[in-house]
Amino acid sequence: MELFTARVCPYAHRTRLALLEKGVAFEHIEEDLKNKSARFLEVSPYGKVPALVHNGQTLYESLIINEYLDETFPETPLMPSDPVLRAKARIWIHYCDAYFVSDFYAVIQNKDRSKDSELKEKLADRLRKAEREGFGELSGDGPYWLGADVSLVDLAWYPFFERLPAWTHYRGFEIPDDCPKIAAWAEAMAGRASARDVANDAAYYIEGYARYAA
Ligand SMILES: N[C@@H](CCC(=O)N[C@@H](CS)C(=O)NCC(=O)O)C(=O)O
Repeated sequence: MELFTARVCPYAHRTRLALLEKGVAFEHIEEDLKNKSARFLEVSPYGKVPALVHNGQTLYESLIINEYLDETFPETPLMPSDPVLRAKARIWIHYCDAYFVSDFYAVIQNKDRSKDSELKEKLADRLRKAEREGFGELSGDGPYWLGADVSLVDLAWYPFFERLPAWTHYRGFEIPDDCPKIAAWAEAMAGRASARDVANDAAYYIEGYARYAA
């Protein structure tokens, strides 16, 4: 199994976490996204990381790769067995990509300082909804999104929270005080062996996102 990845990329981060949680051996191929290799361009139809090559098949799109890994390596499942819970897990994974991510990047990419508060409030509201309706309904005593076991929902969201120190540094954005479950979850996730194995420190992200924030 080959994984084309880039250290900076939150989407590739999702897949690295899934492989580590599953304990699946893979060859890690770090791509320079400013100077993509011929082999990467051959296997990645959008020229984006992550891309996975397994048994001669190429797969791409982080959320789809992660579902594939969960189905292909069912020991240590990362999705609930109950179809209703599985659907709810997918709702929150979809909410991450469809709503949270664009509002997350809008905060750091915004160039008009007079719009900062409005954008940060919108992002905070995304988290409040997740706190109330996601964690509130599904997490029980936590610490993970679906309760005691880590799942693909956690892996879809966590990479953005590892990057949060850059948002705090450049825009003063933090997990809102009225989202204690999310704050505890982010800490629990950061402590997992998988997360620690591939973690970058705050300084790496602060430097990495300087261009976005400038
Ligand atoms: N929806 C994709 C997004 C992947 C993505 O945007 N990857 C970025 C890096 S974070 C990339 O490879 N960009 C290179 C390019 O667009 O040229 C996924 O979830 O895998």
